[in-house]
Parts: sequence; structure tokens; C-alpha cells
Amino acid sequence: MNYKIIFLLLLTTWCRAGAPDRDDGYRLWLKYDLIKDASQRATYARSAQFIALSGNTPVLKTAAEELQAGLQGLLGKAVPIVTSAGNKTGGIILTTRADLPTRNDEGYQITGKQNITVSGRTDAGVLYGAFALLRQLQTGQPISGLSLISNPKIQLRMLNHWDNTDGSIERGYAGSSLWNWYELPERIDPRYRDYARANASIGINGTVVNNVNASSRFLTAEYLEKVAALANVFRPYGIKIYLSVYFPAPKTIGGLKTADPLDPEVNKWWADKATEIYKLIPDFGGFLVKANSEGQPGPQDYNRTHADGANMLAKALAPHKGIVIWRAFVYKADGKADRFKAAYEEFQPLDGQFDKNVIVQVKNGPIDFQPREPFSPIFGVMPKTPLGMEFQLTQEYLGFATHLVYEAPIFKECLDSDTYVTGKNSTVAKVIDGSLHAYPLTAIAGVANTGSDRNWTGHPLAQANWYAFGRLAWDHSLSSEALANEWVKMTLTTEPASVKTITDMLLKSRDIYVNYNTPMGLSRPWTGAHFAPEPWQNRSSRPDWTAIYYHRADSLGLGFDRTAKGSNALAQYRPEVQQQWNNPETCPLPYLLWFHHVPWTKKLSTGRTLWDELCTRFYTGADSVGWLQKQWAQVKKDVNPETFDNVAGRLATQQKEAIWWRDAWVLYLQEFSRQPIPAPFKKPERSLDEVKQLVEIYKMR
Ligand code: GCV
Repeated sequence: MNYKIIFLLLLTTWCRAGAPDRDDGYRLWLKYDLIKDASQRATYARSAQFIALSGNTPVLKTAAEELQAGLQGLLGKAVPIVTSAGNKTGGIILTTRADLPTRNDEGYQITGKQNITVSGRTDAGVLYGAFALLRQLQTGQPISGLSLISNPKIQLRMLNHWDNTDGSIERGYAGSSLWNWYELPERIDPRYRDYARANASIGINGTVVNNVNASSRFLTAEYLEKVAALANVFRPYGIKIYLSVYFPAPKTIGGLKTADPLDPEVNKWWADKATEIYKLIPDFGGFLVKANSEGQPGPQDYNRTHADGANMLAKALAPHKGIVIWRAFVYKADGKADRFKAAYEEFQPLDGQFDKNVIVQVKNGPIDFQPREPFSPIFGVMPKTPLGMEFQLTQEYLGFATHLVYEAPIFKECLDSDTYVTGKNSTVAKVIDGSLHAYPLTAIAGVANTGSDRNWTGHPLAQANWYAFGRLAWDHSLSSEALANEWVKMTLTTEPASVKTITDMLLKSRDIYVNYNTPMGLSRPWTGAHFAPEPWQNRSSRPDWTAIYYHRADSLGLGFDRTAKGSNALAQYRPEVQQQWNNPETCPLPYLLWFHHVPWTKKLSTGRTLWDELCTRFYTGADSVGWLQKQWAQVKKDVNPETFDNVAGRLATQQKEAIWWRDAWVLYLQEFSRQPIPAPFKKPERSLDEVKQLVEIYKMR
């Protein structure tokens, strides 16, 4: 071999040793790669010489095995599981203790002296503690001398999958469904277990496996067996399974003539169905229901109320300790009404009428998962009904899987909003965690962004949204920044400069997106793909499925007047909240067009007119995607090549599409404003007709 070849071989080996490992993103934040710093490894290893586990229940075994696998990877050495620590020190003891000073059953305590003790009142508490301990190592924190207690603030922390029997996912952008219904119950895809591991590691304890636009097929004996097989995989990870149900199932699969919730035969059908389910799945969680919403049937078809429908199902589940999660996402096809007000109008009068095992699940905003929405007014007006939160992780309105949008700031913005329901500091978070109204049940759900893509979420950085949701569901006081930082370290790199750069990208990404997509309180829940810009769309089967219904652009100005002069939706909020938003002079700019129809030439607090401010935001938003690209280029050396290229490609697409969004809005709105594009911004290179053509071509895909 000549010297040149030997040199090249050496160089390749050296480069590979220094470069991050190849990684396809499958391992999520549970990578457990060897900690690079040998002395750090040795310090950890001294406190992790064995894992002592006295119990033998499935969840405890999971805790020990997860800890063992994690330590093996991080420390590069086998850590034995023993049944008792005896006199030994330097190990980790996993134990349940009924008298633990945690606030609730799923909380954990980690203390460290000669041994590190991870304890919970229940097995699940120990499992969450084991993952928390691993997180300490993954993020470079100390593990000895620890003294920490952590409790979930919300009881039911769930994912909602909008997955169908044919493997498709409504609003899913990461491949097809994770659940192979045709293969179940016989074949158990190993991925089901990895799904459960990921969820348990962030504290998620429930999952609804099928779409809220539900098929009655899920309640047939054939499908219940499949669902039971999934439940068996999830159980050792402390995760309960729930089903979305089709309200008229007693008719469609039960052979009854009605689905009237007050009909005794219908009641019996559901009670029998519940018994059948619990025989197969003894720890079944309950039902999620979308009724009288977007064409889905419900109790109102029989002149009954949402409470009648929910309570009927609640009675069927109560003997088995199951719960009903009834969605408040409702609005009628009334062009004259304001969709913003619909859920409040239907649900507020029912406060206090729901059975004890019912939770009403409310989307964070009054419309539909828009890039920026004010909090739903319902959170401030139903003290006698447990209200659960519904966030969306899948990026229906957030650029699917090609745009980078870190969602923790969206979640936090809503959770930290003050409803003033019992005076100042009555945040949405305190409503849903039950601390304000002593709700007996508390819940939070995220519409999942997972799919069959190898990296689970399509966009590699969208994993951060799943992660942050779970962690916030556990503790809503955590900051977006802390969670981003944690996720980056566990998933992408621990190199400080790159951690900082990526964290910064994540934190700014939502505002960048809002700027080029829907600045200052514009919204765009019109019908169709929910992706292509189409502010001109004015025809649809219902008026509230057009674009013009929402932005209300005309020759005078832009925005939806929701003050007393307009739809008066603001009246649904407490006076203190109304005060913040009622006056266009003082309404914060991010919410301005949600509540006001503002003249094009109106001077805003920024010193610019509405038109100039809009243009500034559209243009700087689109330009900022270039900034994201530059930031990403800087972390190349510290991120594995596959993930790096994947994100770089998506950012390039995002850049192209951001300009597309900017051009569509600016050119369309200019027809009303009749104002020039302000300097230093340049007129779009294409015409409005050309953008419209582009959108038509997109829609043909
Ligand atoms: C599951 C929006 C989405 C629908 C979704 C609905 C809902 O309208 O576009 O796909 O249906 O919300 O949350 O029920």
C-alpha cells in the first residue's frame, strides 16, 4: 500500500472519529450515545454501579430496564440489575413508598447520598423518576447529592391521534399511521414499544389512537382486539388507551333505529359496549367525542344537548372508572354569526351539567389552531366543569413538515394568559390544572405529529414539539427556552455553541412564521389544504370556510371587528381581558386584527401605518428564514450529517414558500390598500395572477 493511501485511510478514520455518528432520528431524545467527556463519565459511573429493584411489576421492570439501557449507552458499561442493594453503596435504588411526600401518585423523588434513590408512591412514579435521572445525565447535570421532587400538575397527559383505519392520518405530515391495523392483533410492530418509551419518558400517560372524525369500526369486536393488543404494549409504560367514538354507532353497528342519548336501548347498547371493552382492556381510559361539529352527528340531532350526550356515555363508562372527553370544537354554518363565539355560546350555558367523569376538551384558541390566537374565552367561564386543553402538535396551519415552528411558545402563550375568572392571576394553566376551581379531573391533549416516517415527525426539529408538549403537560411552569435547550442536548448535540444556536433558532421560529404567514392577528382557517396561501378565496359550501370571512379586507382597512360595534365576541371575556383588547390604540399588535377592523393608513405604536407595518412584517418574516438557514449552517460540524442535510433541505423549501406567502398576501391586500410597498422592500417579482396560478398548481398535487 502506498503512503498516499495509508494517509487517506488515517485521515478518514480521524475525521469519522471526530464527526458525530450517523443518525436517522429514530431514537428521538432517547439516544443515549456515549458521553464524550471521560471524567464526566467516570463521575457518573461511580454513582451508577448497580440498579437495585425489589419489585417485579411490569412498570417497575420497565423503569429498571430503561435505566439500564440508558446507562449502558451513556457510560459505555453494563450496569447490573440486582434485587437488593444490601450493604452496597454507589448504586441506584428504585423503590415504591406509599408515604412519599409527593403531591400525587405519579410524582417522584430522587435523593442521593451513598446510593441514589428514585422513589414514587406508585410504579409509574418510579418510571418517571428513572427517566428524569437519565435526563440529568443526558443534559450534563449532577446525579449525586440530588434532592428533588417532581409532580405532574395535570392528571391526564395525552396524545390524540387523528388516524384512520386505512392508515391515513387527518392532517398528518410524517407518513402514514403508526398503527398497522391490518396486521394487528397478530403482529406487533416493535415501533409500538418505542412509541410508548418516548411518551413515558416525557410523562405522557394516555393516548387516543384514532381520529375524532371517528369510524364506528373501532367499536367492532374485530377492532377492539386490535386496540387491546396495542394497550398491552403500552401498559408497562404507564400509558392507557382511549378511543374516539362515532356518536351514532348504536345505529351504524348496533342495528338500533336511533342514537338518541335519552333512549334506554341506546343507553344499554353503550353500557354493553363498555363492558365488552373493559373485558378486553381492563384499564381502558375512555372515550373522546367530536359531536355536532363539522358534519359529525351528535345529540343535537335528537334535540338533546352536549351534556345529554356526554352524560349518557359517562354513565356507561362510570362502573369501569372510564371517562368521557367531550370536545368543545363546534361551530355552525352561519355566515352572519362569528365563529369565534360559537363554542362559548353552546357550552357556557351547560356549565355544571356534566357528570363527574366528563371533561370538556377545548382548543387553545376560539377558532382552530391558528399560528397565533387569543386564548379561548371558554377557559374563563366554566368553573363547574372540568376543562381540558387541546393543543395541536401536527402543523396543520404551521407549514406542515417543511416549516420550522417550535410550538412551546404557542402553548405557553395560552397557558400563561390571564382569564381573570377569579381575579388577577387566574391563568389558563391554573384553570386546566384544576388549582383554580378544584376540578376533580384534569387533562391536556396534543394532536400528535407522529407518523411512519423513520424520524417520526417528518421535520427532524418537529420532534421538539412532541417533547416540549409532554414536558409542559407534566409541568406547565417550565420555560420554552429550558425545554428547547434540554431537547437539543438530548437529541442533536451537547456542544455549547451549537446548543445555543439551535435553541435560539427554535425560540424565534414561531414569530418568524407568524410574520410571513399571518401577522398581527390575521388568521386563515379557510377550507382546503391549509397550506397554500389563498387570501382571495371567496367561494365554499359555507361562508366560514372562505378566506374573506376571516380577514375582512376592504377599501377601508383590514381585520375582524369583534368589539361591541362588530360581532361583540370580546364580551365573552372578563372585563379585565376586554380592557386589554377592546381599544385599537392599546390592543397589542399581535392581536390587533383579531379584534379590530383597522384603516390602512392608521398610525400604529411602531410609528408606521397599518399597511407599512404589515409589509414590514411580511418581508422581515420571509427574510428571517434566510437567517435560520445561516444559523443552521453554523452547527454543521456538531450535528450528524443526515439530520443536518434533512433540516437544511427543509429550510430551503421554507425559504421559497415564505416568499410565496409574503407575495400572495402583499399583492392581494394591495388591491384594497392601494398603497405602495414601503422602502426598503422591493415589489414582488411576480404578479398576483402568477401567485394564484402557483397556488392552483399546488392544489393539483
Ligand atoms: C379532525 C379542523 C381540521 C379538521 C379536524 C377539526 C377538528 O377543522 O381541519 O381536519 O378534524 O379541526 O379538530 O375536529
